[in-house]
Amino acid sequence: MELINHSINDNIGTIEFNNDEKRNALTFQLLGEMLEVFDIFRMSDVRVVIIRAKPGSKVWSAGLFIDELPEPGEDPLSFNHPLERVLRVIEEFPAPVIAMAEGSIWGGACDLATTCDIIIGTKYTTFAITPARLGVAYNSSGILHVIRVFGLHTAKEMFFTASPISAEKAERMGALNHLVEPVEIEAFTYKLAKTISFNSPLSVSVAKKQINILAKSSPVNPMDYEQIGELRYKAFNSFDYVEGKRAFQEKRHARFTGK
Ligand code: LCV
Repeated sequence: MELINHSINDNIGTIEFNNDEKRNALTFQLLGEMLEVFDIFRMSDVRVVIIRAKPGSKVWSAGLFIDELPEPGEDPLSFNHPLERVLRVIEEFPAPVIAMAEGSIWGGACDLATTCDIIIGTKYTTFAITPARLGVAYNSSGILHVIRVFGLHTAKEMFFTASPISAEKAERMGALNHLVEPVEIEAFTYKLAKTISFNSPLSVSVAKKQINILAKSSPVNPMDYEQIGELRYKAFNSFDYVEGKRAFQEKRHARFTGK
């Protein structure tokens, strides 16, 4: 594996991003490697998983690899996109997954972090939800993750501004379980993982499943759901979507027209 490192020690599985050069952006390859590692962890007696960047990284992950965003007309966050598959694997994984989130977190990586069961950060941890910068419309499961973790009004502000929110605010909103000193984050996270790993894995996995099912239990009527699908199609088939990707690649501000 090239873009992540993995290890298992004392029933704790670690996934470490290994592509600082591209700010740990979630390329198809990196996401594919994550899926492989979760398969390995599932076959071992892994009782907690930690997803981290290299020590001292300024960026935990820069989100989806923008060069790999599909052409207009194709859903950039479709059900079978490798990121969506990783998110479902994390949700279904029968043990807690902790994001040891040192550094800034962007776009799809926010979805990754908020899908984890616990997030630990430092004062350098920030969260930015970026689809409005790229002309992308988020999918409903991603929106739900953000609402659940940050609350309704903060979620709206994050989607509308695409600006990073601070670790202090994230902690206040309950998105960060713990805000710790940068020099302590590793010891703190592994100590927490150790505490979990000594508990009954069966009880912990049932609690995770129950909490996830109960937290999702608000029905959406099918007509509303179809409307969401139509609105999203309009966005990912737009000129704004083409312009968002082009502007990032040309390292300039996007000129959006709303068309
Ligand atoms: C491709 C990258 C990326 C990257 N893709 O370093 O949620 S949605 O809807 O928005 C979804 C579709 C999504 O997740 O989209 C991605 C959202 N992410 C972002 O908007 C963040 C984009 N990245 C940045 O703004 C900066 O890279 C940050 C602020 C993270 C770090 O800035 P820094 O000055 O430390 P550089 O920008 O110089 O990045 C280093 C290299 O990584 C590439 C970037 O193009 C550059 O490549 P070159 O060295 O070839 O110039 N890179 C970074 N993020 N998401 N490529």
